[in-house]
Amino acid sequence: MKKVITYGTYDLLHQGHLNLLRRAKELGDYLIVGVTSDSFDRGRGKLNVRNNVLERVEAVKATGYADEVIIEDYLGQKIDDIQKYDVDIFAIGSDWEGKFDYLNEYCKVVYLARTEGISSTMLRAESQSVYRVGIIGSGRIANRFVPETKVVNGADVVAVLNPSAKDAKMFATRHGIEAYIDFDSFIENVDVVYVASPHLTHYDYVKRSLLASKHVLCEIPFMLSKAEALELYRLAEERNLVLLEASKTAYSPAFGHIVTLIKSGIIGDVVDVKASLSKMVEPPIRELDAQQAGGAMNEHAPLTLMAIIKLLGIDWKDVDFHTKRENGVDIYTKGVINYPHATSSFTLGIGVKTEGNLVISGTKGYVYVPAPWWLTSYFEVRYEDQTKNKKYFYSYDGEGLRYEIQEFLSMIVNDRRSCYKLRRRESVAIAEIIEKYRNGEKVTEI
Ligand code: C2G
Repeated sequence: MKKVITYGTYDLLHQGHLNLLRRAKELGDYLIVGVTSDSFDRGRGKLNVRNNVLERVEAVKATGYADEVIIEDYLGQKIDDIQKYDVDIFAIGSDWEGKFDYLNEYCKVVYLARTEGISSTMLRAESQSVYRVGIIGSGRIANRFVPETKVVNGADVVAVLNPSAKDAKMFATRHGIEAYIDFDSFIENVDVVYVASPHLTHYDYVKRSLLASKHVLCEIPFMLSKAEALELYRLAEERNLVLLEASKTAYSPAFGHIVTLIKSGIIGDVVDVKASLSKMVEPPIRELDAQQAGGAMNEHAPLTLMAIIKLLGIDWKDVDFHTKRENGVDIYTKGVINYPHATSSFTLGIGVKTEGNLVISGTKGYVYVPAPWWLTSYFEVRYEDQTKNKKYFYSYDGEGLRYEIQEFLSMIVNDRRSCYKLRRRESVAIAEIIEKYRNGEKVTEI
């Protein structure tokens, strides 16, 4: 029996895929189809927002050409599969011509003519699932955002808004997009909005975008008060729109894995979470400007609070702060949040340097994430008995913004309004704690 194997993502399965599978099957008697897992695709820079792996497997099965469907989950797996399944022929579309010649050592490699004029990318465009993204604000994070959208299927940045014509123009020219200085003309030309403007303008821009019926991804600090956050989530709900806090770490694969590992009990009951984030800055800079809501708390609390709340929940009992201020902004703030059965603390610095790690302590062991923990790519689970320790490695690709962009688009495409990676109520709780600090509740100056 002649065995053939082929691999693919098979997103929005189309005629090109069908032709390929049919021809691959005709090469032998038995066809094995490897469908890429979501994490494997993520690793090779393909962030799917349409069909997940189960849907893609179902679609391949439904073609009737596959005798067996397997999941492709790691680099190098093709060599293992070919030997394991005793494969005679590896077949793949001609767009990969030459790329898989290294498999000739294990079996025959056949490149089959690709079907012209059809692709998943085209189908996404036709089904209008390419969203025109408009960016409000043109600062550091906005600049990093644009290249990140390129690796997410379905996102196309087309416009930037900045009331300063010079800044808007400069950003637009750099990224090959349109510049706007007026909100109304900007909003007409986009489908979704990414708010990356100065902190104090978030509320206004998010509200106006929602009122214009646009989905919104908003940078951190999302809102500086509980009431604002609640109001905007309600507005989004009423208008059936996605509103997502761009808390980038929350959507990263490694951080997500930390949360699920801990929730499944590998370190026992969580008793303490310590999260630190410090990034030194030099004046003149927005972070040190009291008029623009600068300060360590506004700047860095959102990510550290996200970690604490994801791990310990929103039902905290009390919170207090110890803070060092200079020229009206906190250059260092330490906070303690107590829960009925656990405690937690965060230390934030923009003018004080400290180790930026995350330590989660439990009754059986602890998780250690070295600095910079918010760009999680590596973490360790440690026990008293060191032989049980385990290290986890991840890639944190690019600037790491691709994960939140993928989540945001996936919510829109799949009609989801809530995201388990950061629930709306968790986002509201973050805003509430920031508000307490801003109101000076239980704040001690040092
Ligand atoms: N294909 C085709 N004609 C098209 C589009 C795709 O023949 N118009 C073929 C591709 O060449 C590939 C298969 O259909 O053989 C699956 O394509 P994709 O879903 O785009 O997956 P791909 O990224 O090519 O995955 O390990 C994964 C593989 O390396 C390839």
